[in-house]
Amino acid sequence: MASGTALIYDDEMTSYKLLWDDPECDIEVPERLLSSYEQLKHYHLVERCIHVPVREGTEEEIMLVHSSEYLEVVKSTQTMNEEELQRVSENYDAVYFHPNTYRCAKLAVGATLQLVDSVMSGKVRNGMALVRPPGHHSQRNAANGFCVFNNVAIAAQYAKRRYGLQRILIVDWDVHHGQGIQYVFEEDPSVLYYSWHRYEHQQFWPLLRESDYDAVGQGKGKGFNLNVPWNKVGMGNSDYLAAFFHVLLPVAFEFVPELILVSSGYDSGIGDPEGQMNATPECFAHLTHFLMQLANGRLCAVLEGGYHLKSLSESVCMTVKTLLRDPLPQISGEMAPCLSAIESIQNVRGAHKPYWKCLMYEGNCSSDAERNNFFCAVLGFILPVAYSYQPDLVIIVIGPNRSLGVNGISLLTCLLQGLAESQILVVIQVRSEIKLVQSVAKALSGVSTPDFGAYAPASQENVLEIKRLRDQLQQEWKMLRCSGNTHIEN
Ligand code: X5A
Ligand code: ZN
Repeated sequence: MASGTALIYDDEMTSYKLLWDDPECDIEVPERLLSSYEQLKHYHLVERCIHVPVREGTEEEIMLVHSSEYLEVVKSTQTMNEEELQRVSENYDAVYFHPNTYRCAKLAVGATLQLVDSVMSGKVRNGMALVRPPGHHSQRNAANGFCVFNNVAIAAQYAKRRYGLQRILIVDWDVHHGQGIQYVFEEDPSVLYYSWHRYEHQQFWPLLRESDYDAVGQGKGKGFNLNVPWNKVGMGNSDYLAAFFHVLLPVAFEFVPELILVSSGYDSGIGDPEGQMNATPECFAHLTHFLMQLANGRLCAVLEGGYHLKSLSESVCMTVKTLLRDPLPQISGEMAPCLSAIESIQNVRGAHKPYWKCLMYEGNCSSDAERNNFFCAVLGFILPVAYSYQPDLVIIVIGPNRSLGVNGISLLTCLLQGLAESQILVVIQVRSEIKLVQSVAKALSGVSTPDFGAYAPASQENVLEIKRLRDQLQQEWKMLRCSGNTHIEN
């Protein structure tokens, strides 16, 4: 298994900026990249990463997502004067062009593809690209929301083509809905798109009906578009973790992605003027850690938004530190998702029940309930209780009469390493199980992530028992809450 973390950055992507007055666009500044990179240097993270150079994305690559007509429009802005630039910008929603925008947008695409190549070739295990302009709002024929070319969508198409991938997971934790990515893959079951976003019942930009939880994908792509709309501001660590435990992670483990692309926007973090959310930088370490357990650790994080320079740069550092496999910081605050978050989570689980076995067992026993597996117990019960409790030490005890297989134990070990600042002990009370010992040792050292191809499914009885326990214990262990069925205080 590959090791090492790529970092892709080039200060040429700071060479464009807003030239006129526009209060909607003036938060998207070159300092976003500069301060993130400075902070990475400050924590000595740059020197621990493998530096990969940027390149320009080619026209052919850009046209994996965009039309040639649109490409020509963007190209034509290179030689425009300020007045002309302003006129082109007005054709789009929340966009500004500068003579260097085209060059930087090509570099942002190329940087993202360099990252995909580094990970897919095995040169590194994972990595992050710090790019401007961001990408997730841009569309086949349109720039939108500071975005020119859709870096991550292009990367997914490119990875499918070049490496023949059949399942790619895109996690968009930016606070805005990446509608551009949704549009590209709406009918495509080979790309699972997950986005949470400030929504406020469609009162928040980009004000789209199709950002709601009931946009599940279309045609063959039904079930492969997951929207978690936040209807209140102030969502924090526990709300984000609850969305991971109860929506993204169960579906992602069932999907079995071969590559993860993160639309890594940090305007969902505390202090951001756009998001008005409360998640601390540590939260992004935990989100990153969970995703690292999928796709054999093949994870590419690509910068999107993030407008509070301090919050942005600290969160970028947390992400890179976690990719480098440093111990995770404790997550702060009371671990209890708010009612509005629980409601959103319940809605998206309900909308996706027909498409994912891990969500089906909530309903009456369908024939598929029996095929429910280990992940529902780990994600739907063990992790939420553990995160509610916030231990200072984790001890895993493995006895002789267990029903869990080697892979299951290893995955559990990996996932629990996010707790107690990664202070974890595994006690194995059985002799002569060399394979188990080896696998757990690998999990602890981070040499490999367990291959989850062969987990034994839990019995229907166990699945129902887990649900019963969850209902019974959620007053005390609030991270267990994922539906409003039971009475909730606070
Ligand atoms: C990439 C990103 C936000 C645009 C907000 C416009 N764009 N009001 O965060
Ligand atoms: Zn954003």
